[in-house]
Amino acid sequence: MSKDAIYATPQEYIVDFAFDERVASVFPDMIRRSVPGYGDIIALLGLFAEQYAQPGSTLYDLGCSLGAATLSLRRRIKADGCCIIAVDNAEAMVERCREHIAADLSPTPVEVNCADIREVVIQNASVVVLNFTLQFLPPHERLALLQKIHRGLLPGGVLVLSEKIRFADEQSQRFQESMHLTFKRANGYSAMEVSQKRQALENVLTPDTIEQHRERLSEAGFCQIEPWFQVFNFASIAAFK
Ligand code: GEK
Repeated sequence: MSKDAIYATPQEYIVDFAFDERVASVFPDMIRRSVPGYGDIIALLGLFAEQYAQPGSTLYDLGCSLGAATLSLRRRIKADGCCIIAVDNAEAMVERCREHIAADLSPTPVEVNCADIREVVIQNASVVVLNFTLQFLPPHERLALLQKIHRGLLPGGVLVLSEKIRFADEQSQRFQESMHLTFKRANGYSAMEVSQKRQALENVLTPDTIEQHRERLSEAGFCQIEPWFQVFNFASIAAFK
């Protein structure tokens, strides 16, 4: 696995973070060292496929990057006749994702599309995964996406939404952020790397609070909202139709 050293040298100008070739080539290392609980969430997503994939339905992985969530779903689907649609709008990610899927021998068919998730049609869905993707959409466009997902889900279907979260309470925000910083430092990122990356993400990744997520999911029509995972300022919520 190639090591992420994108922000290891001082940069004269910090440009906004983008999912380009450079990021795609170090992505597995970057996300594991930056997102506490990422590996566990990926593994546990498979259980949602096992439990909630309905026969003949479609599972969606929106913002699939290199396909880690898709592979986890694919390996644990028990229902017959399912297929998976994985979508990402970064060409560099999609190219590598296709290679990873091709190298995996599980039988469920997977279609990998290079597209914007705001443009994708969702239908006949039993499981939809947004694993650390919604946070990259402009906040005012998030509700429409969740409404579209809700419309495309079958009764009993589930959306699994993982996000970096923020805390309305200042003391909580300080605590959770400082633990996240400690996590990244413990994983070998220097203070300079952390600070340059933070600047690069500032205009690109806008976290919501868990309460905002709850309200938006409920406004989109989801009837049961279950936070099921949290480490520091990273959380995952299951929302049922
Ligand atoms: C994983 N889910 O490994 N349309 C399509 N893709 C998008 C859009 C959009 N509008 N906006 C962002 N992306 C993955 C990790 S990474 C999370 C997801 C992170 C894509 C973007 O290209 C990138 O690949 C992904 O969403 C976010 O489980 O890097 O923190």
